[in-house]
Amino acid sequence: MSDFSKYFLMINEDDPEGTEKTVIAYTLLKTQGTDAGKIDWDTATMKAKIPSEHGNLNHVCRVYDAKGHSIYIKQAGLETRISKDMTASLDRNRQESEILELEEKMAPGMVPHIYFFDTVMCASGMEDCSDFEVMRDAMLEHKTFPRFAEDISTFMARTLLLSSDVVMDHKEKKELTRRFITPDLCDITEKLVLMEPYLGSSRNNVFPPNREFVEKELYRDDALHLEVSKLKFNFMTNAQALLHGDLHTGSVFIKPDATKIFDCEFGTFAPMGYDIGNVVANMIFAYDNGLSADDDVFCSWCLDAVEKTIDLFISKFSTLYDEAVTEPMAKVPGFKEYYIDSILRDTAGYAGTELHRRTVGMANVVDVTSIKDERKRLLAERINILAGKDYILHQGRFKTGKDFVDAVLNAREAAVKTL
Ligand code: SR1
Ligand code: MG
Repeated sequence: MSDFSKYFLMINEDDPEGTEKTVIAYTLLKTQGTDAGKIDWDTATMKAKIPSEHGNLNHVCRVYDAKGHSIYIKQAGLETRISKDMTASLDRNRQESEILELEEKMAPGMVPHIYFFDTVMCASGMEDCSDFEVMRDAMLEHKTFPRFAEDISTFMARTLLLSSDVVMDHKEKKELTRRFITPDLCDITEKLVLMEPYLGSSRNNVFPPNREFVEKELYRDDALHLEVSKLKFNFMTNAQALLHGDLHTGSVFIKPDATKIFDCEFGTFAPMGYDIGNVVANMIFAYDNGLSADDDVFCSWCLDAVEKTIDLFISKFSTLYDEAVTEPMAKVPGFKEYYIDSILRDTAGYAGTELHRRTVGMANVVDVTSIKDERKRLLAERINILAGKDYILHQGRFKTGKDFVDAVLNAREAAVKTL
């Protein structure tokens, strides 16, 4: 058995028994002397199981015993799970762990607690949230979560504003900017989200019956390409705040009375609207799925959540701004309004790019791909494409939650006519 002094991939889906032995030994070793060390493991009943559902990049294993103790071990592999040809720096585990620690301070109770992280094995021990559901999975069953808009708006207003130059000491922020930049993860976003859906990359996953529509609407629209190129350069150069960086509904643990945000390895300093736009777009994917099942209650809830998320974000951000602002020039009358306006513009733009990349790019979403009926799937995809274009081409028009929702309703009306 290894002493874990040299990196190897210890979580191997093809060898659950070997993984179990190794991960239990690792957990016992690493949880000594940490918060988790206070857990008095019942070693005779300890188990380590790989959950059936996984993300695109990493390996996870739940360790637990018969006395109710548990922890999640997450490890970065050299190859990504989505594609063996795609690699991402092993340092992403440290980056994610450190960001979660910071976010826990900025938005207490809203992220899983990190017990330890280990830069040799590129692994971390994280609070077990298996009493929560992954929000995307729950929404595939059309479950609704009345607290979501309240919680996600709090999380975004706090983490984004408190890590920006409006509030954070500028030298400290620049230090953090250096610490939270993983070039190959930024590269994934820059290519997968902000380029390939528009240039017809061979890595795109286009639903064949929608190919012609995609080519016309996304690959051959020069005005759209120009706006996306501006969004790409904004993402690469505007280190506005520490983002989660991949804030989709698969990065949210949820239950009726609580929400926790996880999986922030793509976190970096970039425009705030990237996170907010991701939330908007992913609620639209859930709406698409509800539409395919004619579930009006679920669909209304999804759109209501979009509207409330935007409106609550604006009011919470504005209140917190007045309380927490430290930068003298950010107190100049009119600056706050200008700043919020620019965040909303970016939100619209990046909601658009997320809508497009998850519909035609490499990493699709199951909310849409699981729609079996061809016509209904086409409707869903075309809503995403048209609403996304409206967001990107008219970024300055989206000032309230209702504006964001109206774009979806208009896109639905227009998409129906194309079928
Ligand atoms: C290669 S990773 C593909 C996507 O999965 C992650 O969750 C990010 O969204 C990334 O773009
Ligand atoms: Mg992820």
